[in-house]
Parts: sequence; structure tokens; C-alpha cells
Amino acid sequence: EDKFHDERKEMTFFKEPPSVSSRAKINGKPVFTDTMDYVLQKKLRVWCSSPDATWELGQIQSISGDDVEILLVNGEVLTLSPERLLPANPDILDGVDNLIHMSYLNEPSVLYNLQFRYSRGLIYTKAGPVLIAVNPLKEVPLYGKDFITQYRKKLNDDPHVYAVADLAFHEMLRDGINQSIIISGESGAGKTETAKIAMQYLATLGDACGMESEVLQTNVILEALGNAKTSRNDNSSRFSRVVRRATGERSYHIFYQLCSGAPPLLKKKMFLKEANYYNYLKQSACLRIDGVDDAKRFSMLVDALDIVQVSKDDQMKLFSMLSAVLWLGNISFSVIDSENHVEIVSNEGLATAAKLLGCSAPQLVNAFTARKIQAGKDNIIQKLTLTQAIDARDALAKSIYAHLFDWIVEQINHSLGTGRHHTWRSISILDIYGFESFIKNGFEQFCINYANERLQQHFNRHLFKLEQEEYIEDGIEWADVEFVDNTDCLSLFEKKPLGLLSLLDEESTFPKATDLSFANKLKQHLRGNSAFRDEQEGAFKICHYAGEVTYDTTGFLEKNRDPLNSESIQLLSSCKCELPKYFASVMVADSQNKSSQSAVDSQKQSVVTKFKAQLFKLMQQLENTTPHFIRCIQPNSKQRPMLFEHDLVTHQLKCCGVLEVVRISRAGYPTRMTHQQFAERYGCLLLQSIASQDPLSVSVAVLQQFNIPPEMYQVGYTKLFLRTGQVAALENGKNQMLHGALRIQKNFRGLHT
Ligand code: AD9
Ligand code: MG
Repeated sequence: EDKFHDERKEMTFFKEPPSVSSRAKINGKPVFTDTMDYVLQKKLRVWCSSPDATWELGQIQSISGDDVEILLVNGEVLTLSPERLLPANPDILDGVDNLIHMSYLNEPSVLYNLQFRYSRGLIYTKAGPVLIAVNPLKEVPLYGKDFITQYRKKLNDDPHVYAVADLAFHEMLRDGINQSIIISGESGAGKTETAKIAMQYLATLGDACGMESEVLQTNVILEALGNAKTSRNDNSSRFSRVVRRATGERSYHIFYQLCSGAPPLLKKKMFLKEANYYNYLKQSACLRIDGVDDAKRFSMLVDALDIVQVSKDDQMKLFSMLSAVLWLGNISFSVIDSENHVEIVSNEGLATAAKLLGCSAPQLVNAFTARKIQAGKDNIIQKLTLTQAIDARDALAKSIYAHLFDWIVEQINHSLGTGRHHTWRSISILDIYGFESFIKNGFEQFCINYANERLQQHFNRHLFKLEQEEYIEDGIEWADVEFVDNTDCLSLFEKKPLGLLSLLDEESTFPKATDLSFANKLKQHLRGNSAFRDEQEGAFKICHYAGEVTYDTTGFLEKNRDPLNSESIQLLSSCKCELPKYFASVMVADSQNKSSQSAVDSQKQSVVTKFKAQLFKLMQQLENTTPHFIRCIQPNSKQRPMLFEHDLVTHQLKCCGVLEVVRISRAGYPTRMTHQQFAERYGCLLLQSIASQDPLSVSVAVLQQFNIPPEMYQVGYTKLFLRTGQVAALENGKNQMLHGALRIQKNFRGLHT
């Protein structure tokens, strides 16, 4: 409320031409007739569409018939028909900090406004309740203690991540409800940085408990284990990539940090070699990141672990498991018969991995070369083929890494004492891997984009569906604002039995199935689905909310199966080292929690099934919070500062429905109170007694007494809905009365006209 009642902003709000509501009603095809007539008549500024789909700013010079003569900013004169024009905002509105204050809401105006601000270092802009953050791709002087103080004391009202964090904090205290800050955007758009900035602010609020530096240092640890270099982002938040990834990308940072930064004694203890000695690291032909010193990062990581009070003993356990993972990758196999069965080559990889895990070499050999199969009452030993053996080895490496990650998070939480006060209210910050569309997209992109699709649904639900449902339920007059709904795409993934996830799981259980047969199965069952497109052999296309992505099915089945066999679990539980034993016990406990299935069966749960379950759990947690949304925008595809590519930005704005959010916020009523609440709060301001004392009559009398214009509020069945800024006037009246100086502003309306 405080933020919006500045006078200039209210004035611009009312400059909105009357056609705005009719425009909002017609999806995709804005009706500008009234507005455009006005613009033509007054010879105002306009956006001219050029053949290459860009927009240029100009001023109308003259009109003859259907020809409009326009003087462009560069001095050129164009003659165009009115359909090629869109109204531009008066220059007094250049760079407004909330898009809802623009007189004319259209694509070029929004783009221009963001660019205007971006070029002045103003990377944050509000779109109604949503914060838009355009990645500066360089350091900008907007952060740190002084800024934090300004936002804490409300001395600065420029849009900022700090302001979002501050609002979340105060709403948590005011309403006693958990909050979430949900950050979304494409890969490389700035989500992780934004999350850290939000944490920085919240950590200073918690500074009273002396926890600030500990909390912030957790990022260093989590990024080392959870982030890696991709072609889009040198510090990308990732999903499984321990054993394989595209050329030119790296595995998780921590491996390279450990290899280049471990001091000699540690190196010796962990049997560490250079990064390029390990198959898991060297296979993607990328060991370094420009401008990053992995050795230095390693010492920063150790500092962070010390600050967070992960004991030296636990640090050693962490490093030895990482080293074990690397050595597992160096275990190799040789084929021994015509059926492709294998034996392990007895090499350094085998011996060292066994030492680090605390098991014997034969135990490892056993886990990777044979498996027990139950046939009736008997157990049969089946020898593994080369592919099966490699899969078993890689599955163990991945599983150790995944459990190691969970374990370190647990250690951190334990040492920070989180969870101890679980009755306290919380603010969750969500930063996930962003939407990805590469030239070649595989299983990793499939999972990442599915998660983003779910998150988009949550965004739509909160900003469009729930908001509009509330108006309609309470019977107020409301013209629906349409938005791009992604329900079809989500159901393409989740439908049973014929959705992408079910079909993938089904195919993964057929021993004879191949990636190609999976692709054909999809084509057979999903052709005709609006979000699915056929592609060349072995590929398929999904129409995501953020664009079409072609997926190559190579590796889908193997990655989805993740065949961690019972031998591997037994191996872990029989290890002498503490962590492998612990991981095995977690696996067993997990499966016992889920059902009466054996540990082995639960381990056979496919990757997408587990992924979906985790995603649903996350969404459920988010649903129990008040959300605050931040949309990160990537300004260009070259990771270069100051460069603003119109197509790319426009595409992202469309994907996240920015124009619709602004429309709905403008048309909407952000303040809602039940008749009862309103009457209780403001009834005391009534100067004359009224006949009926029921809450509705009292409320209406208050609104009338304050001359609140009828377009500024609506009376619903149970609630009053007020536009931005209206409550501020009533609160003001209340304060004045409390201070014994009540002066009713009879010409209240004058404030706005
Ligand atoms: V991914 O989906 O995890 O691949 P993110 O998380 O959206 O992606 P990230 O936060 O890692 O992107 O940002 C990418 C790079 O942009 C960072 O490494 C910084 O170099 C740069 N960046 C992002 N935000 C800021 C900022 N506020 N100030 C300065 C920034 N640089
Ligand atoms: Mg990230």
C-alpha cells in the first residue's frame, strides 16, 4: 500500500484510456481503435513496426486518408497505415519503475521501458506485484550494507530484491504465514545470484542471532556441489551430471576444486591426481573455466566449511567420498565371451576406489559383474554384459554423489541449528535450474523443463487463476484477463497411462526396449496432443510455455533406469567407512517409509518417478506459503553486459506473461477486506450515525463519506475490494482522528484528477 499512493503515479494510472478493459478481454488481438484514434488525432508518439519485426519510435506528422506520416527519431520520415502503429507513452513516463503506471501497455513500450532503465543501471522494475530483474552481467553498485539499511528503513523505494525480501519478512510477521520468494527465468538469467541477494538481506535481519556469515557461506558449499559449467552459464545450477555430459561442459565444481586445490597431505590421503586423470572429468573435454581459479575456490570452500562448522573429520569424509566417485569412473571392464559378459580390469581405479570406500576389491568386482535374480524360490547368478556393468558402476557413483549432497546439507542444517525451531515461521527462497533449449537436448533438459513447467503453473495459478476466481466468487463485476495456460503441456507429461513420464517408465522396464523404440512409442500414443510434435527418428518436440524444444531420446532409458542393483546397496552397507554404510541405511529406510517394498524395489523406482515425487512435494510446500515472484531476464545470448537483444527479451517477457500480469494488476483490486473487518476498522470514522449498523451498511457509508469514487472499489458478497492506494486515504483519516485532528477531505477525489 505505502508504495503505491504517490500522487504522480495515481495520476498516470487514471490516464489509461477507456478501451483498456476491452483490450484485455480479447486474447492476443488487442483492440486499439479508441486509443489509436486519440493518438492519431493528437499526433502523439507512436511505435512503428518495421518489416524485421522490430519497433521504432516516431512522432505523427500528418494524416491523409489511410496514410500516416511519421518522423522517426533518426530524422527519417515514414508513411505507414495505422495498423502498423502502436501508441507510445509520453516521455514523462520514460523509465517508470512499475509497468502498471504506463498509459499505454504494449510490447514495444514495455521493452523500451526496461531498456531505458537497464541502460541507466536500473536493472529492477516492477510489473504489478512481480519483480523483473534484468541480468546486468557485470557488477552493479546496488548491493551491500548501505543499500540494505536504506531498504530496512524504507528510505529507498526503487524496485529491488531487497524490497521483495523485506516485504516477505513483514508479511510473515504481520500474517503469521510462511512466505516464499520464487525466482524463475531461463538458464543464465540470474536466478542464483538473485537468490543470494535475497539471502543477504534476510541474513542481516537475522544478524541479531549472529548467524549472518554462516548462512551466507552455505552458498559457497552448495554451489560447489550443485553447480557446474554449461554452455549457457559458467555457474549453472544442475541436475545429475556426475558420469556424463555434453562436450565443453564440466561436472560439479567441487571435483575440479578438490583436484587442483587440495594441499599435498590431503592429496596423498585421498589418492588424488590431476583432474585430467579421471575419466568422469576428462570425457567432456573441458577442465577449466575462464577467469576461475579452482585452487583458490577450494580454499574458499574449506573456509566456508569451517565457518559453517562442518568438522574437519566430516570434511575428510566428504573429500574421500568425492575421490571415491572419481576413482570409480576409472574402473574399466574387458569382455570375456561372445555374449558380452565382462570382468573387471584389475587396475589402480579398482584398488583405490575400494580403499576409499572401505571395502575389498572382490566386493566391488562382484557388484559390477554379476547380479542375483530371484527365480521362484531360487536365486540365480546372472553375469552382466558390458553395458550393464558400466551402468552399474555409474549408478553407484551417481548414488554416492546424490547421498553425499543430502548428507552435507544435513550437516549444515544441523550446525546452523535449523529445524530446532520448526514452529517458527519461515521464508523459503526457491532457485532452481532454469528453462533450457540447446541445439541438442537430452534427458537432463527434459527433467529441467518439466520442473519449470510446473513452476509456471504455480505462477499462473497465483497471479491469474486464484485472483480472478476470488473476484468471481464474491460476485463482483470482472472482465476476465486471459493468459497463456500451460495445463496442456503439463498433462502431456503427467497424464496416466499415456503421458510422457508414464510411457518413459513403461519403456524403461522392457528389457528389449531401446531409445528408438521409446521415441516410436511416444509418436504412436501422443501424436495429436496439442503440445507434442513429431520429429525425425529418435527425437520428439514439446511445445513448452517458453518455446518449442526438440529432445533427442539417446540415453533416456538408461538415465531413467538408474540401475542401482541390490549388490551395490549390499556393498555400501558392508563397507568399513561410515558414510557408505550410512547411505545404504538411508536407502533402506527410504524404501521402508514408502511401502512394504524391499529396499531393492524402491531403488528400482525410476529417476523421473522420483523426480516427479520431489517436485510435487516442493509444490505442496510452496502452496502453503504466500508467494513473492521474481522473474529474471537474460538481456542477450552472448553473456555480455549492456547488450539488450529485443527478440530475446520480448520472448522471455511473453513466456512469463508480463503484459498479462500488468493488465490484471491494473484492473484488479489489491486490497480486500471482509465487510466486518472494514466496518470494524473504519466505522469509527463516520461523522453521522446511520440507520442500520450491519457491517455492509457501515462500510458503504464510510466509502460514501470519504467520496471514494465508485470505480475505485467494488462491493462483493463477503468482501470489499479496493484499488491500489484507496486504503491509504482511509488510514490517513484514521491516523488524523487518533491524533485528534480529523479533517475530512471533502474533495478527496481532487487528489486523483
Ligand atoms: V541456471 O538456470 O542455474 O543455469 P541462473 O541461476 O539463472 O542460471 P546465475 O544466477 O548463475 O543464472 O547468473 C549467471 C551469471 O550472470 C552470474 O554468474 C553472474 O555473472 C551474472 N549475474 C546474474 N545476476 C547478477 C547480478 N545481480 N549482478 C551481477 C549477475 N551479475
Ligand atoms: Mg542457477
